[in-house]
Amino acid sequence: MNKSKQLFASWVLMAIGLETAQADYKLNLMQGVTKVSNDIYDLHMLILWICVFIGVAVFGAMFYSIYHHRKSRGHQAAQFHENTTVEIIWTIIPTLILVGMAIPATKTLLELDDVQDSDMSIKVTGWQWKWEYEYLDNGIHFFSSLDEASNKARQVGSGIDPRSVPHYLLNVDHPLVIPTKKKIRFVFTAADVLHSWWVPELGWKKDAIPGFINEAWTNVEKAGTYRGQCTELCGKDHGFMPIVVIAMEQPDYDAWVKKTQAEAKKGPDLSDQSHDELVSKGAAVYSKNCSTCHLPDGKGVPGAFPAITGSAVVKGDIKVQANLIINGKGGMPAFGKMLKADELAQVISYTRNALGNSVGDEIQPKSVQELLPQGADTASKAVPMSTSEKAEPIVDMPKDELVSLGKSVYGSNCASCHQAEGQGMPPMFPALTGSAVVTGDLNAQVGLMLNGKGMMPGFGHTLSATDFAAVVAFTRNGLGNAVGDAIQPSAIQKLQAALPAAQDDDED
Ligand code: HEC
Ligand code: HEC
Ligand SMILES: [Cu+2]
Repeated sequence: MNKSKQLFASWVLMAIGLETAQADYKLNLMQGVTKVSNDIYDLHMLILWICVFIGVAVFGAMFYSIYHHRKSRGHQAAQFHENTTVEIIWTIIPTLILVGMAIPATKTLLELDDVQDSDMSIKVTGWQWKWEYEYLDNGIHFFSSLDEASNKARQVGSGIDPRSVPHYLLNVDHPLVIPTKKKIRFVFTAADVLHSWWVPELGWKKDAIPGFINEAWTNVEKAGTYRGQCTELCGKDHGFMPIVVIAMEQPDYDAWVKKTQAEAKKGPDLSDQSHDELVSKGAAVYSKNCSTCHLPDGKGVPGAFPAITGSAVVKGDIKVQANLIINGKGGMPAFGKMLKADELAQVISYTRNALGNSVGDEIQPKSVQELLPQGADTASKAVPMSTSEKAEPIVDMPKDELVSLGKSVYGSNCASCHQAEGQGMPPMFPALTGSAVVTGDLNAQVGLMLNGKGMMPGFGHTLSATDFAAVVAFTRNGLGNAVGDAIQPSAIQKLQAALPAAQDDDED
């Protein structure tokens, strides 16, 4: 066999291999599992058949004329210019066809965009390279990244055959769980670069753009697992941020919500761990969260991601390193929000005593917890605190102290919607900088924040009187506002006592 034949044979074998890997390769669009995805499919088929009909008619007439009126039969071409009747006909017929296609297309587009009257909302944030899901109605909040098995197999030289990994690159650690037969509204944004959320079976994809909100909705009929992926080139690991949606019947979904909320309530394990335990557990946290940028061996990517091996930060003060990992810096994401105190303690201890470093110290979960922005780790949103449980006496304090305390309360309770600098994400989340409400009557702002309004949650039951007063003071005297007034915790406490009892957050 000569060289080119060999090459050809290997190409054929590759093609066959590809064919078996994609066993359910299909030619047409998929019909999907929602009414909208079916409508899109029907629209596509309708337009396709109209195009087929036009194609057959036009080419049929053309080929018929070419054949039957050919020169050898002695046909003469007609010699006329400007025929008004013909011109009117060939304008009107295509116009009618286009209008006929625009009517069903517009109906489907309007349906696709109609997010009104939804039963629940989920905020989706794209990160390099994972998805963050926040259930706005019940406070459930988690990150969803590529599953361990795919992540191991995808490493260069892993020696693992990707075909042996179930749902290779289409599986995640924490899937998005939704109830069936409920209208679910999604709001999309991104924390770093452009991403795009796409699950083919739902019928649409939506861009996730930093500082901008997009909306979409779905209503899944049938329980099942639906897979997709990010479809916007979003950096080196763009190909490794899949999406998995599990649609469950309502009772199963309710059970999942209860279980997930109970887990969130438990919070991190703050008990002390031995040096070796911290370091060995940190390896897994590192491989899952850090190795994509700093590489599995800690060598980093010069120019983009610094090496962990021999890093001055890692060899320096442990608190400084912990703060960097908790709060992020430039392209380094803030992990204070993504990892629990125990995981943070493990990964910090790991970087200092592995990957070619041997500093010899460690940090305990308790010390990390103290460095975390207040409440961020214990998912305060999922654990409404009833004011009657509070034993501490309420102490009033000077305005400046309230403002500085309010900054961290704001960071963990408000910034996800109104943004860190208070610029908001109009039109969905209003800016607080220069807001008429914030620069207006103090009591009106307090009322709005106690009870909520539309998508704005009520904070009357979820913040302590002190935190509440602090965040009010911060919005009015920080974030570019300078109203100059403040309300004291004791006054908030009276207002909270007068609120109706906390409602159960469950879906009814
Ligand atoms: C999305 C990519 C990305 C991920 C994921 C990431 N980092 Fe980083 N990291 C960076 C970048 C970029 C910097 C440089 C930040 C700067 O100085 O501007 C950095 C800096 C650091 C530094 C300081 C290094 C030095 O010498 O300046 C440490 C330590 C560090 N990261 C640890 C971690 C740990 C631990 C994790 C996992 C929990 C992690 N990083 C995950 C991108 C990343
Ligand atoms: C889940 C997203 C979300 C969170 C979290 C949130 N807000 Fe809001 N907020 C909104 C929305 C949406 C509105 C607009 C409500 C409306 O007018 O219908 C709003 C309105 C406001 C307004 C009135 C602004 C204006 O000009 O109309 C203030 C003040 C405010 N929020 C303060 C806060 C504070 C302080 C916190 C944290 C304790 C917070 N919000 C947390 C979504 C949120
Ligand atoms: Cu992406």
